[in-house]
Formats: sequence, C-alpha cells, structure tokens
Amino acid sequence: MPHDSTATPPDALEQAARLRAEIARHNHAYYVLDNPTIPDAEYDRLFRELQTLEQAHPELITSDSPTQRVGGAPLPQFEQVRHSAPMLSINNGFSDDDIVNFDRRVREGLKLETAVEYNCELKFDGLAINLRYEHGLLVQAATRGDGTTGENVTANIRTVRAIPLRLQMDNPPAIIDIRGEVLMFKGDFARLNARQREAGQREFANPRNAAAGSLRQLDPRITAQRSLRFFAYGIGVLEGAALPESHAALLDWYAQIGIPVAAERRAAQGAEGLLTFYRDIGLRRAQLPYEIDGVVYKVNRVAQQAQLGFVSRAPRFALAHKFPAEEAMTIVQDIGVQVGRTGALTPVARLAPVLVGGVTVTNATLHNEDEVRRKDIQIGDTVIVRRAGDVIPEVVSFVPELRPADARPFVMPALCPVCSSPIVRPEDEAVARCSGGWVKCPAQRKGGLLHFVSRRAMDVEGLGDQLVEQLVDRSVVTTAADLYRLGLTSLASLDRMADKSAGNVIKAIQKSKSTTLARFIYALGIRHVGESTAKELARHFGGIDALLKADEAQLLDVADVGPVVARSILQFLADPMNVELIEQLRANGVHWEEGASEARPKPLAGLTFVLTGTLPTLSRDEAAERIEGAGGKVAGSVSKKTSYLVAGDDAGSKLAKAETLGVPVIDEAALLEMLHQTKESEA
Ligand code: 5U1
Repeated sequence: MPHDSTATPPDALEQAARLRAEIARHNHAYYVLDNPTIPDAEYDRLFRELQTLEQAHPELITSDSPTQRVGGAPLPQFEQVRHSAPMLSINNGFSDDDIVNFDRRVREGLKLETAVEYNCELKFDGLAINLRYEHGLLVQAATRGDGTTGENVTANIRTVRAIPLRLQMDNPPAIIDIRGEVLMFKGDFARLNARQREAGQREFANPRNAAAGSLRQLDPRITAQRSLRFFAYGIGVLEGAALPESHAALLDWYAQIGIPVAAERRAAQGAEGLLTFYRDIGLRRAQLPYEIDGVVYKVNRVAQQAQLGFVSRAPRFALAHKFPAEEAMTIVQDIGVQVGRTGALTPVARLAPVLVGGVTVTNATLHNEDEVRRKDIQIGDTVIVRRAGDVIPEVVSFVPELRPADARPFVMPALCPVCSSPIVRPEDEAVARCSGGWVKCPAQRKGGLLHFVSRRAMDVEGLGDQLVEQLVDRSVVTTAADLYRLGLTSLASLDRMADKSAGNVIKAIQKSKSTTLARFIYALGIRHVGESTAKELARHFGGIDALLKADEAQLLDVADVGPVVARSILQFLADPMNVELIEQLRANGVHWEEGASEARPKPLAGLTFVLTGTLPTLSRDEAAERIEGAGGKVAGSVSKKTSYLVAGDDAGSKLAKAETLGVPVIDEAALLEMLHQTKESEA
C-alpha cells in the first residue's frame, strides 16, 4: 500500500508513541529495577501491536523504536572506533595487604588523616563497552579494544534490550559516553548452551566467552537471539550536563535515566569498610545471577578522584580486588568412577594438582558417561577445570592442540569398583548404577549415611566423611538406625577421635533425635525426593504412617509429586528393609511433632517472606523452617509480591529494594511475635 506521511492519522502517531513509552517502561522495570511488571506474553503482545502499527504506517518508525532492535544484515567486518576519551584499565589487588596499601596511598595522595569515603561495586566478568548517546539517542557502541581504539558494535548493541535506545530524561546531554560491561546471566548462559547442544553446535566454556562470542558477531541477527545484559560503572565524555559530584550519585543518575546499574553497590569508609564489602560479596557470589571476578573500590568524591590522577593507564582512585581465579588448566592423569548413595556412578577426572579459586584441586567431576563423550575428554588431555563457589570442581573442556598421541578414552566399568556388583544403565537414563544397593555396597552405605546426617537432613554436627568412612569400614554402623546405638567407647576407639570430640558427636546424634517430619523424610534419601518434595509430603500427610500407607493416587495429590517421584517413593517403601529402618529409627528415639499438618492453623499462609542480613538468634535456615511451618513462603529476592522483608544486621541491597518498593521491613523480634501467635493459636 503506498504511503503518504501527511495521511498518517493522528491517533496512529499517538498510539505508536504510547506503545513505545510503555515498552520502554517495561524494559526499564525488567532490566534496571529487576522487577518485571507484566508477563512475557503481555510484553510480546504490546510489541506485536507496535510492529503491526509501524508496518501499516512505516513513516512512524523512529530509530529508538523497540522494533528497530532486531538485527539487520551481516557486516563485512567491524569498523574501528577511536574513543574520545581513552578507556582506562584498572589496577588489581589480591590480598588484604594490597587493599590496606591502596587505602594508604589514597590518603597520602589526598593528604587526609581521616578515613576516605569509597564506593564499592562489582567486577563483572564480561566485556567493557562504551555507549555514546547524543541528545538522548544511542548513536554508537564500541568495545574497549586497546583502550584507545575499539570496534564499532552498534548494530549488535542495538539488539540488547537491557540497553535503552533513548535515555529516559528531559533535556538530555548533547553527548554522554556511558561505560560499563556487557555480560550474560548464568541462567541465559545455561539455556544458550542447551540450545547449542541440541543444534549440535559448539558450547561456550563460560558466560564471559558466550557474551564475547555473541557481541562480536558480524551478523546482528545472531546477537539478537542471545540474552545479553549491561551494567554501567563509569563515564567518558560528557557535554551539556553537569557531572555528578560523586561516583555513587553518577550511578544513581544512570539508574534514573534508564541505564542498568547493579543493585550490589555500597558506600564504605577506609580499608576496613572495603574488606567487609569484599567478604560479604565473596559469601554471596555463588548466589548472584551473573559471574563476577572480584569487586571494585573507587574513591567516591569526583573532586578527590581528579586530585589523585593516574599511573600509566590506570586511575589512582580505583582498585579491583580480585577473587582467586576460578578456572585453571591441568592434565587428566586418569578417569575413575565414584559411587554415590543411590549407586549412581560419576566419572571423576584425577588431575595433576592445580590451584583453582585458592584451593588445590586433584579431582574434578565429569558428571556422567554421556557428558564425557560429549565433551570428548580423554586420559592425557590438558583440560580447563572450574571451581565456582561451593560447587564441586568440574572439567569444562579440553584443549585440542595439546592432546597427546597416546590419549585414551574413558570406558565405564562393567562391575562396581567398590562391591563388584554388575553396573546397569537403563536405556532412557544418563546414569549408570551399581546394582548392589546399600546392603551390598559400602560406598552406597557411606553416601546414604552422609546424606542422613547432613545439615539440611538430620543435622548431626561433627559426623563427617572420615568418621563415616571408618564407621562403615569397621562395620560399627550399617544403617542410620545404628547411629543412635553408638556408644562413647566404640566412637573414641576410631582414628583421630579424642574422648572430647567423641562426646560431642554423641551429643549431636542425641540432639538430632528431635527433628521435623520433613527433615526425616528428606534424610531417608529416597531417589527424586529433595528437600522441597519432602516438605510437601510432610505438609500433605502430617505423619509418617499416612505416608507409609499412601498409594499412587494419594501421592500424586501432593504438590511437587509427579509419576516419576510417586513411583520412586512407592519403590522405596515396598522394600521391607526400608520400612524396618524407619521403625528402628523411631524405636531408637527419633521423633517429630506429628498431626494432620494440613488441618493445623497456618497463620502465615499466603504471606511471602524474604530474609536478609544476620538475625540476632535464628540462623537463616531456622527462620525459614519456622516460617514454612506456619504456612508462609520464603523467597530469595524482594519483589512487589513480598509481604515482609525480615532484616538483620548488615542487610544489603534487599533492604534498599524493599524500601524502594514499599515492602514492610520487620526485625527478628517481630517475626518471632508472628510465630508466637502461631503457637498460641495451635494451643
Ligand atoms: N565496576 C567496575 N568495573 N570496572 C572495570 N568499575 C570499573 N572501572 C573500571 C574497569 C576497567 O575502570 C575505571 C576505573 C577506569
């Protein structure tokens, strides 16, 4: 249909503007506030509405329309871009001493006796990028390159929904260079690799490589299919606006004008404040949705930053405090198998010792047989080993150029290396198993016992790997019920067991007798019954006898239980030895509060709590257990749906977010008060 721009109906113009503003608002809520306001399907509907309108009236299309993000034709190559102000690098520190010395140099440079005010943020594991906005419109995006000249990746960056095509402000500056990091969230990385795997394409070793590979695509249509994110942390050229007086104010300003900044940022005083931030983030690193390789400290006042100046190509006002590297290269000397509590065989690479994330690693999991084949890891290979947070080290990939001529592939054994029972692998499963069960296989007995005493199950403190190993090897303990018959003398006779520690273990075993039904069910180690399914089973049946009698239909009535889980529970309970174990545990004094839990009053039902900071008396787990016991839910992050944030000491970004969203904040005393009312109403 021919178009005449003068014929554009005014309501179409108005509608397009309204849709664009609405879509930009939802992008902002999703990427900047981390608080989506509409379901994805509704977002897609708005988007399609705008697309249809623009197809009918192409003269309405503007360069900042969200429909213009979809990538255009492939580029022959990236054009070089000279940065107007160089993109500097940052000095690194690794030890506490490095941080103390950095702070001392800053104080000397500023001639200050008092503690310096810093702003702490995260060191994202992505790619540095410069975004140039002119009069509020995104006109250019360039990689850091060598700091002076980068590559023009504007076409690709325009496909990244986290980056606004127009700044959300009246009177935008004539020019602003916003600097930050493009990265891929862990969840998006896992989904991308799953897609690559299905398509038979090469997987990415880590989110950083995936982000780099996605951004440096000559075909922007490919970048458009990858979920990239952006967090801002700096500024280059600024013309036509005043520079905020502090780094904290700059980041707040960015957030206001629609530029994503990470919530994890905080003011700190002196070296002590910096080290507290480092330790806090170190503890929470594994829970962050994206990868970081350290934290960054910056002198907060811009005037003080200027006073400090630069050394070579890095400013004196900033320091990256790096975490120990999480990946390292080493050689696979052998591939063995480890037998788990359910008999599952896990191939384990035996490695030439290597330091990863501050710990010497000699073993790394290869997950299962298919994974070994898929990654094509062979004995003799040089491999990349990764150890993230508390997760067990894993082999990520091998280096093809370094494969020796005599490299040997892994062969799954036919017999269990521990009890010599045959290994079986059902056709539809990825896992091969020892068929001996815990009766024949000591490895399964050990695994089962370790699971039974673990913190989230019966929580027996002090009964670790080495003790369980000895107890099983010397046939002192065969089943979990035997633990409750253990005497001080038999325990104290074990290697490396003094009387005092034996006494403590006995006390911990006795203490564990008083538990909850959910913990007890979880401790049994039924295949496919994790903590949350155990909680649902306990909530539904209220007592163990009702669970023992349950048939498939009754099990399928439980939230969280599908046919596979139901079958696994029935199989477990059909084994007389398992029923006998439950009876013996009860006879040995293991008990919990029974009662038709469904019928009990649930005063916190319908309420969602988020826990943050250190509570004065309850651990996080205890608080969560009590809330769930009273019918409430515990969530990991604050959203509009949160009923209460329970905040303790050193509450961080969750507190700030709750305050922004108007979520009521209570302390432990108020929570205990609510729980106390639960007890009273039960009485
Ligand atoms: N968060 C953050 N990361 N990062 C990296 N800030 C930051 N600043 C940098 C770099 C390279 O450089 C400036 C200090 C120049």
